[in-house]
Amino acid sequence: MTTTEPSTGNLLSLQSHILSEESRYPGAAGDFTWIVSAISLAGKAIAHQVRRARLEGVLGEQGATNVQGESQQRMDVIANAILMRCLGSRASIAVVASEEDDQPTILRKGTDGGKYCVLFDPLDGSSTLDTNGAVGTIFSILRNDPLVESAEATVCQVGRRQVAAGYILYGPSTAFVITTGAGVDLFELDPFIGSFILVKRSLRVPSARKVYSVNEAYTSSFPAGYRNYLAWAHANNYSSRYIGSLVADTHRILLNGGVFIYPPTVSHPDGKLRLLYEANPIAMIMEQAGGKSFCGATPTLDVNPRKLHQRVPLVLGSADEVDAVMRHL
Ligand code: P6P
Repeated sequence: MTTTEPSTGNLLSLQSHILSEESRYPGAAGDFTWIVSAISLAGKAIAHQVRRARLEGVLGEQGATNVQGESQQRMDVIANAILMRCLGSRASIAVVASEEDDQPTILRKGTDGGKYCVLFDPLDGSSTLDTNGAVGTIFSILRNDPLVESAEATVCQVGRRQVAAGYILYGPSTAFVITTGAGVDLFELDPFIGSFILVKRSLRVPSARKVYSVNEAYTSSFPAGYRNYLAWAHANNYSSRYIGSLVADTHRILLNGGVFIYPPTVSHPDGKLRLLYEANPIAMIMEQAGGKSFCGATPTLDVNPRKLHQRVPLVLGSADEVDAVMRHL
């Protein structure tokens, strides 16, 4: 049951919420809290940059391509740098990995206190920034295994092993959504006091809603099962909403219900979205809120990663709506 904090109720910031959550883990030493605090700080700084991007002339392409072969937006580079500056100072982080960087960055060995790995897409959907579209930062927190030598192997962990995951949505307001494995909580940035304030605890994604989110321009290249689902949805009075920014589409589904679908296409035969720092964190949020997430026939959180920038097909959202898609696949 989603509970909404009354506007006259307790004023609980993300920091104090995480500290109170941490008290549930007797052995917790505050390391994890520091990491969430660093992500929160980065989110505030990125929110500021996003809102001033056009005024400061940092929209548009960086003139380089990232490891994905996609043209980097200037703001991708700025957001990535902000996250690295905020996370690099945290003593408990061993490895960070970003969509924007070919290889993970080793900050410190397990023997030097590196207990966690942090993976992120610094600014997903950044190409919509030029037209003032909503964009987001997606993050995933894993435990570091000091016995694993390679940084890439260390972060290539199955999604079910995530310690925490979430996203920051830079829209009309700046929303911070996080799960540490005991439900999903929603915070909103109050720019006047510079804090993320708890507004909804234990979010539950509605089990059904006749809205699908897919780029129908690629329908002819979808595998038959996806096309059969779309024909079924059209015959059953479904509506369509597609922003083309994963965090924005996800947030709408988390709050209102529906299903997001990114099938394999001709240009992305393995799907477009990245497993480790897009699909896995969003899938953890969805499952923790009572929804579902699949990559083909496998639950997203059970997919064994082969490489850092691995792409996957994705179906996620309301349990009944995901079931309706899976019935056709
Ligand atoms: P398409 C943005 O580039 C992104 O990575 C996700 O945020 C979004 O869901 C998807 O790609 C949109 O892809 O092919 O529909 O433009």
